[in-house]
Amino acid sequence: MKTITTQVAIIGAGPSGLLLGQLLSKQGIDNIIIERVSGEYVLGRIRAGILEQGFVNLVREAGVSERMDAEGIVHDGFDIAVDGKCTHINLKELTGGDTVLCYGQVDITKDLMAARASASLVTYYESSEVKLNDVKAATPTVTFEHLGEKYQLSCDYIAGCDGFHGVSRPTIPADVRTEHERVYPFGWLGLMSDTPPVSDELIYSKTKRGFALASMRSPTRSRYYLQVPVTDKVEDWSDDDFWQELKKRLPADAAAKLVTGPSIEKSIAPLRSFVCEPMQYGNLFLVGDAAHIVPPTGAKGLNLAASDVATLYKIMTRVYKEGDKNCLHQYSEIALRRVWHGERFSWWMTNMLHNFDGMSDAKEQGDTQGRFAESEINYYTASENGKRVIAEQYVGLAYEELAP
Ligand code: FAS
Ligand code: PHB
Repeated sequence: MKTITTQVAIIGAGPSGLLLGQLLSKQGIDNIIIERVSGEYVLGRIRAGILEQGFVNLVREAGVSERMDAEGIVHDGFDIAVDGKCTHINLKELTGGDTVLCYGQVDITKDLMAARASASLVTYYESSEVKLNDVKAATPTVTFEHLGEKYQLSCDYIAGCDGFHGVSRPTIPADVRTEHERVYPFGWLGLMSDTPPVSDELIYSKTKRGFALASMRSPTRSRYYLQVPVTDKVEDWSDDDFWQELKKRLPADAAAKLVTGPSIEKSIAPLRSFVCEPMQYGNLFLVGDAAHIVPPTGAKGLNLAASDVATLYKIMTRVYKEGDKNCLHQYSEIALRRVWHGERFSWWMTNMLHNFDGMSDAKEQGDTQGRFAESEINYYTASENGKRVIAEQYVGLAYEELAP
């Protein structure tokens, strides 16, 4: 067994782990990342596309924003279409100047990986048998195997950035954890294509056939989603089937501009709302998808991971730079306050924009759910105050500071 030490052990080299590692290193706080798969595999996961201003600021603070600032596309707003009728949500006007940045999670992850490698910071990719031990002790350890060698990593703190299926959350005893969950009766079939987007900004489209989202990664790369039954398999959908259905769910002028082409990625993501409370236990801190999951309708998943990182980064900086450990207990409370706002907004947008017709809930309640959702989306897109409520949450609520 090879014994190694660091100050902060980070489990997972997704955006949470990499961003936290980069920020800690800027403060001279030593950290090691342990990742289950290869870097190439991490980069093969096509996920988020919209960054809140808070996330953008954090990446700039981490000193990894050059490509993001050069290639990211600032979006001043987005469209909500209901049965083909579009309402523009002017984020900039409704929030007094805030916008969002369209820049893919894969790109952010690539930039963070490159920065970590060029700073010769330590990442153990393709590690197995990862186990967190004695997380309530002053010196917890992480044991793992890498390239056939067994390791024991001693540290002061562990950041569990290992996503929904990681080992960190289950390390918190079941009788300590409270898990809140809502699983939706449909999924998102996502397709990426090297074709020009149908619009300069995003279109969230609610139709009687189901929900669709037109997004993008660049002026030449589009990202589209269709609401599909949770029982669908990606092999049930040819590219042509996808394009035909998308055309039927986009507003007519957007559908007329649709340029189709071969998919470079196609997958189905299940939709769930999930929160684990608390987000810390002893010297273990859960970050990002390890602690919470949102349906992607509000573009909050990656952005909530960023606000977790911001809070833990502030705490670790105060602990190591000022020797003040009294702030450690603040993490879970601060992180969860913003997580629940993101969870509620994502749940609300999902209920408003998706078609529940024929879903188990709708059958029991008749189509009451559908009528409530119709009234809600019609109200919120008709009134300036209603649009402001959507805009404020979409650009992202302010990050909370630590108590003194
Ligand atoms: P991640 O899951 O990204 O990273 C966790 C890392 O930990 C992974 O690299 C994993 O390999 C590693 N790991 C797991 N177990 C481990 C172990 N035992 N030991 C070591 N490492 C381990 N968000 C949006 O905002 N918009 C979207 O459109 C969107 N689409 C999504 C589609 C899918 C299919 C999924 C799953 C998520 C989507 N999300 C979206 C949310 C997504 O972007 C997450 O919020 C984001 O990946 C969170 O990043 P991390 O917390 O780093 O978790
Ligand atoms: C994306 O571009 O992948 C994306 C954008 C906004 C969302 C969800 C996904 O709400």
